Amino acid sequence: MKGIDESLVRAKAKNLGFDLVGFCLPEFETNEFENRLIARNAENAGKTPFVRVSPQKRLDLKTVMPEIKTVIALGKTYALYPKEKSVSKNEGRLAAFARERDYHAVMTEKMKALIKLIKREMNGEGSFKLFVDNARIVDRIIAWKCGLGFFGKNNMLIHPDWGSAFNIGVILTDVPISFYEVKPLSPSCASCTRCLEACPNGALGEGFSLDYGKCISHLTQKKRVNPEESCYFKEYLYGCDACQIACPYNLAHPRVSDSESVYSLDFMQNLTEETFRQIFGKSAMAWRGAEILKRNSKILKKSTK
Ligand code: B12
Ligand code: SF4
Ligand code: SF4
Repeated sequence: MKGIDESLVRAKAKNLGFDLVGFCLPEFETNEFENRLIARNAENAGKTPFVRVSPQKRLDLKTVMPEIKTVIALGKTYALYPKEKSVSKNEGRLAAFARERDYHAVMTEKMKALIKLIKREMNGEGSFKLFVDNARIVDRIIAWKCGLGFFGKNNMLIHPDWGSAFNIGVILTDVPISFYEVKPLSPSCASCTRCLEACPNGALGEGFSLDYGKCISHLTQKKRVNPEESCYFKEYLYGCDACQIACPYNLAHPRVSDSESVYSLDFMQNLTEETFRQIFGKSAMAWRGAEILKRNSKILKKSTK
């Protein structure tokens, strides 16, 4: 099979609206990554939310696509900062990803379009698999290898210019793409600890540690929460961006969202499935249905914030 050059893929990806594009070979230094994944799981009773396979399997891209030759990582930024700032006692806040159009759908559409364009260049040849936050693969490790950013103390992959408010999409392909291999970026937080201080529950620690049991993003999306966990919700109805909003790297392109981020708890508690579909049917929390927002508003009503 003939190959193509990275410049062609980059140009087409940028035209489609991707802000970040990078490439890497599918071979990883699995020992280092495996140890990091194992260490994280060990801090959290052996589990990563939403992920059910072993670290070894997560890192071996050949188990996902045996014929793989090149990995393409893509980043698409979103508006991080909410229009409204303060939340009163009878209100709750949605994270950026919950109020915008579902990033899985946005990224998938664009990645499919990119694949179509690459296939055209290849006269129909080549096989492709695309992923966005929906598979065992570790999106941030792949994107890091492709040069899309460095690991921040808030766990986010941060691009030095674009910040961390971007979603990651991954395309695996058997097309040999020739590209200049970048050196993955080293941690660049230096002595900053703003995210650690901004986390409402002190869930983050030095050394990239995160206590999932205190992370609002995890708890507000979780199916069942126990009374102890419900004490950690603070002002959040779904998701949490506090550790990103605090990060100075996000101030270079501070995009403010046009959509509502603060909602009355009474309104949320009385949501019908129909109203939920009308308002949030296209968002990334649509798959959860109205019940989770009703439950979370009930928890916020009881809490003192
Ligand atoms: C499970 C999961 C969660 C869980 C756990 C998050 C976590 N920090 O692990 C919960 C529900 C809490 C969550 C929350 C959020 N998530 Co999430 N989540 C995932 C998912 C499905 C797997 C992540 C995972 O495997 N975690 C386990 C840990 C060990 O892996 P890791 O954090 O990716 O990487 C760490 C280590 O591997 C290590 N590391 C690895 N290699 C190296 C190399 C070097 C040199 C260094 C120093 C460190 C290092 O450092 C990293 C930080 O600890 C991914 C999608 C995917 N399939 O990968 C999305 C993903 C990570 N989530 C994403 C987002 C946007 C969010 C939220 C911002 C959503 C929100 N607003 O509420 C929050 C952010 C919370 C936070 N501070 O991390 C994006 C991140 C994009 C980015 N720019 O980083 C992803 C990639 C989805 C996507 N495709 O866009 N998420
Ligand atoms: S998402 Fe919220 S709760 Fe989770 S680590 Fe970041 S600031 Fe803390
Ligand atoms: S707030 Fe500071 S410590 Fe946290 S990720 Fe951003 S630069 Fe790193």
